Amino acid sequence: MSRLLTKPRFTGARVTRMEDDRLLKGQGRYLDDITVPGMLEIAFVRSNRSAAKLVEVDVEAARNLPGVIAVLTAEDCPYVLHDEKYQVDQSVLAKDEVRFVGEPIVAIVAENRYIAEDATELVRVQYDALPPVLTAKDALGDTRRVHSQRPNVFEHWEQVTDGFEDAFNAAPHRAQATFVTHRQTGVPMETRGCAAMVDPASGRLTVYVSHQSVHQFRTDLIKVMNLDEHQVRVVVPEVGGAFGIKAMFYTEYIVVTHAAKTLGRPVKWIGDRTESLLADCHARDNIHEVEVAFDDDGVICAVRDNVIGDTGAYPILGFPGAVGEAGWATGHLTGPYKIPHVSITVDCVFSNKTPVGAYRGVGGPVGAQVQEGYIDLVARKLGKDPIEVRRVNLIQKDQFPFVSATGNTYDPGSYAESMEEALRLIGYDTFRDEQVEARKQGRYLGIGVCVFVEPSAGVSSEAGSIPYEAVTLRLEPSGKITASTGLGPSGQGHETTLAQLIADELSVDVGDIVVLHGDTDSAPFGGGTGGSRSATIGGGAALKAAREMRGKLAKIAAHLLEASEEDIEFQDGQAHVAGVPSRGHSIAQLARIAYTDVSKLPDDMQPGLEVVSRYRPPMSVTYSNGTHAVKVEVDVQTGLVKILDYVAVNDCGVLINPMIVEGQIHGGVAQGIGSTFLEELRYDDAGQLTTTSLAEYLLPAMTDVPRMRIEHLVTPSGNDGGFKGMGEGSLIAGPPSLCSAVSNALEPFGVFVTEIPILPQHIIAWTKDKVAV
Ligand code: MCN
Ligand code: SMO
Repeated sequence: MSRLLTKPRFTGARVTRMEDDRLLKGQGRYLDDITVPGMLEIAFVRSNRSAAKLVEVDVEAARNLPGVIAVLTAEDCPYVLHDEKYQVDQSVLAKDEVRFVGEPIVAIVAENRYIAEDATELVRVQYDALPPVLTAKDALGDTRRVHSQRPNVFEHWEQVTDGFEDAFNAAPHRAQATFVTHRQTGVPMETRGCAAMVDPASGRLTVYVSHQSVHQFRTDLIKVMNLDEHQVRVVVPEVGGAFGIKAMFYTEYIVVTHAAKTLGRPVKWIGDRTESLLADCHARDNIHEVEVAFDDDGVICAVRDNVIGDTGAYPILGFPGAVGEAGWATGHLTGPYKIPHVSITVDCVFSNKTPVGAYRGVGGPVGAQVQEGYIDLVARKLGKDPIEVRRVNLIQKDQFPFVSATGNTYDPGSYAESMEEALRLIGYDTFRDEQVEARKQGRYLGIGVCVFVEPSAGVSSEAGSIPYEAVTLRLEPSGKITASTGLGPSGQGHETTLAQLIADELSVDVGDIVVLHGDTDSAPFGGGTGGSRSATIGGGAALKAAREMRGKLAKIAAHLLEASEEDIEFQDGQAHVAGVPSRGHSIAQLARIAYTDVSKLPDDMQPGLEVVSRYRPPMSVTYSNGTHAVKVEVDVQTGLVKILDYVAVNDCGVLINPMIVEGQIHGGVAQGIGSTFLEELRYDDAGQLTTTSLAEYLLPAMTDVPRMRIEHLVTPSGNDGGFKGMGEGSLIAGPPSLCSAVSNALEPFGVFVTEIPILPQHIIAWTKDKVAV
């Protein structure tokens, strides 16, 4: 193998994001920017009942409205999303029965969206209402069923460690709490949408979609519609946020594609904000009944967790959300703590609400809220400092690899170290005195901590169970580089981070590289973005491709210079003979030869310089970790919580770009603040979603998000490059640390937080007419 003399210039550096130039200037091309002549638009008539039989759907008047090209019902678009595992069918347009408010019933295809919207009002749907299943209690009772042929509990599992009962019963102390995270969802700035068109010449279908994985999307689409890959091109333009909800497959995509195929005209649909809140997957919505057993020092011997996860009306194709939420939450029930025994039961149920799917962190935020919640509970029961209880339970450095009671093998991390560092940064030593002083003045300060583990780059994340990622690299005749990947960035900056890795492996400048993505015609097959896999698996593929390319260049250089390949060194974009920098060729010269002066190539080499490399990481998952620590002040008069200081210590192994990693943390913490204090998808007693605009579903604004201080620790993973994923960890750690801080602040009132979001009216109700002690 050739050698690389140039030290890595870009990996680990704060390289400015290459994509930002166009994004910040408003030059990004998103789904709704795609218009072609003759394009039609779709508006959907959606169910306004949570559970009902469809008696009649009268579309005559809508069909007759000038400008309406077609009106589609289940009869006209008879596709079904069939869940093999749970044997549930979801008709892409509701047939016979509706199961949640927002479920599409009719699609109007019209010359433009205005006409299509007008026509929706002419459709008359006659419902025969059924009693909806809306709560866990409703669902478990099973007297009313969401799917008449299936029990509401569609998934059940148990996990009990040997010796659990003995350990649990032998412990001197026990405590119990029920933790609830209400319905929330990822709210990307750009809503979901899709546009489809058939090329009249070739007959190939092109589908544009705002999604996290071009290949996963095509796989799902062709399966449902019985099409062939080579006849379908999927293009993902710029994506304005995705957060897991855009990793899912939705019925609207089939309707749009079907309309384009049957009408022979381009068709587009883009959701408005109300549709987005109604029909993008929801998340969380689960109940954890927890019991914890511990000794006098706060050492936890055993945890019991009985979970009910609400997945809404249908299992989302390939990703029934309740299973994912409960799976991650219970799979990591012990978090970073060395608790030897667990007993877990999980029931996932259907309800007449929007289907639940992936949202950043999936069950991670809930699991961490449970985990930090029971730690704080132990501290509260024993009258100990919550930090002390964390200290005695944390997995220590010399215990890695550590097999958790739930059966996960944690690769080395910096759990205890990250907590100590976060405490140092936030000034924990002096805080308790400050807190006492403040309380004397009627001010309620609190500190909260979450020590988190983030399973990342799992080879069967929800982006699909594709355990590898691929990068295609083309060294162009000019010596510049075009790379293509199947990853699906939606703001994570992969064009920059992959270029950083490739640049260093070839000793060239990042500016010489362009990274393409989002087109099945050019992107190599891969899993896409989700489960924080891109840096680790996609990055591994980029390293591998660049090394293969370097091997080809070394071979050409060795041939030209009459040296052996082992003696070729790369430095500053040059390949030369070891120790003789004057005897060499620039990469651009080698590229020119490879394409246009091919008689100079070794006999056994083909012209051109292209490689495609697939990286399948040796580790099935790698755990990043860290600690968030936050200081808050709770105003018991207004019920408002002010964040006084926020510290995040993060360990995601080797960093490709610390600035991007910090950006990920900023965004995750912002979502964590929303999740803890603002965001809730509320249903009324009839199953109507009452939070259908951003005036009711409240998102954090800039003024809600404090400046935060971030520090990095580096415990490399065993994968190539040593990277660990980190895209979800900050949303996992945000809510638990904020809950913990509010609990701590309101301890004088006997308040212990078990439910999020924490709203001002809750704080007022918890503290009103109570005397702080
Ligand atoms: N990175 C790095 N060094 C590391 C690890 C990561 O420089 N050791 C960089 C990566 O190169 C990448 C970013 O940090 O640019 C996040 O990397 P990674 O943890 O691999 O996660 P993914 O890129 O696979 O992103 C997915 C993750 C998930 S699952 C959700 S959900 C989420 C998230 O990213 N959705 C987001 N962050 C988001 N950020 C934006 N802006 N928009 C979304 O939709
Ligand atoms: S929820 Mo992220 O796409 O794994």
